[in-house]
Amino acid sequence: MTNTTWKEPTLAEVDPEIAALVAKEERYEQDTVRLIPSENYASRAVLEASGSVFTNKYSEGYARKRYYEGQAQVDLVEELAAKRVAELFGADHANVQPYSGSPANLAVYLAFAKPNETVMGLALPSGGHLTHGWNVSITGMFFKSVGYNVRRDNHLIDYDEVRQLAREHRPRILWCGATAYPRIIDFAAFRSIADEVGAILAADIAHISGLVVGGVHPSPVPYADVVTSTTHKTFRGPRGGMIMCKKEHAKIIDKSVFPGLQGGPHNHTTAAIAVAAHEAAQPSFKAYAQKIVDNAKVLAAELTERGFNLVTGGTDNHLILIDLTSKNIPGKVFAKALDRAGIVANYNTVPFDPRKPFDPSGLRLGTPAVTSRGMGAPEMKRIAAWMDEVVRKVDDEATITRIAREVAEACRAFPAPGIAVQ
Ligand code: DSN
Repeated sequence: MTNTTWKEPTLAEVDPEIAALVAKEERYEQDTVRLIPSENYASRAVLEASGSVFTNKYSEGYARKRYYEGQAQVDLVEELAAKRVAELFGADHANVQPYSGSPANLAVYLAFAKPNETVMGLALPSGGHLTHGWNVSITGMFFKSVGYNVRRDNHLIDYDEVRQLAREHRPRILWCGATAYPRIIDFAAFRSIADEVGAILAADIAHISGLVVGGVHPSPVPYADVVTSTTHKTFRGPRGGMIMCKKEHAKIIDKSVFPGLQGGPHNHTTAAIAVAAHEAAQPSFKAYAQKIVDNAKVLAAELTERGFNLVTGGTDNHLILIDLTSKNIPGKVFAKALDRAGIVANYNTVPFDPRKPFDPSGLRLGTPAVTSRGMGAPEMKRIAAWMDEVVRKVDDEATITRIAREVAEACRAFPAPGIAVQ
């Protein structure tokens, strides 16, 4: 922070309980291998902006059209953030106010569909997101939702099924994008289907936005009417959301975010999104995105060699989905044993999973966070070896404790961004 002469007590003095939990979380994030594909480490610069005085401001409206005075700095921050994001993605327009990915997606519904109209998205069990019309989400309750699936034989998106369902149901909005799909998404194919049935094509790139910026996943921007994303996954920003769209949709998207869905934007988050966009515009970010994918491919190959069955047989992006059926262990049991060993992933359904979402057959992992620490192929090989040992010894606490020690020791060579080295 810029202040050098604080006259106030520190967090530790005011609230030792929370300060201790922050310190413990820092230790945890430093000493563990974090493989949850939707998580990352924000840089110190992003954290500083996110923890800045912009948290104090109310700014309903948009830059230069606010309902509050005192916006001299906030307006510049939001203009910078929106301009940087639009330039980065080559989009006509960017809105950086959505509180996160789900509100960003809701704004798309509000902009383009009326209650009970038909929408289409990848079904949750096939790797889609709740907000792409799944039945327990408001998007599946307030709209007539038709889910498409991956193919049974290879677990790839079934573009023939998408086309056939779209012709049959004529959705207002066609969603593409996923939370548990390890392969490239063919945005051109979705565009042609949307055109055929007159649908708005919405691409949710929350998981892959950093890969898109880095040029290692094709961009949906030339194809989709509207593109949504969170800002904290591969993009490495603060927890937030953003929407990019074509010029003709800018007004309706802005109106849908505010006043349609939200009140005052979280200006501290906007400032941090601007910083993240600045970081993502550096040449080093391209190398980072490439390394995420390289690491995922090495990890996938090493796991396959050890008899793990990967959904689709591997990965093209940052994410790996393991079907543990052949290992005779439920995803949850494995995820919990891994967590005790200092390797953090999440249990997940696999396509056509016979088990329930709260006790599924799969494990989902990804490489954005470990790549942010500078880990590479040798570390991916070690991680696969540790995972192999844990899967064979889930109840052997001595082995798990030994691995946790080895993991923490290995992590020390790769200081986590955003965390002061202790
Ligand atoms: N919850 C995010 C994920 O983990 O993929 C998606 O919103």
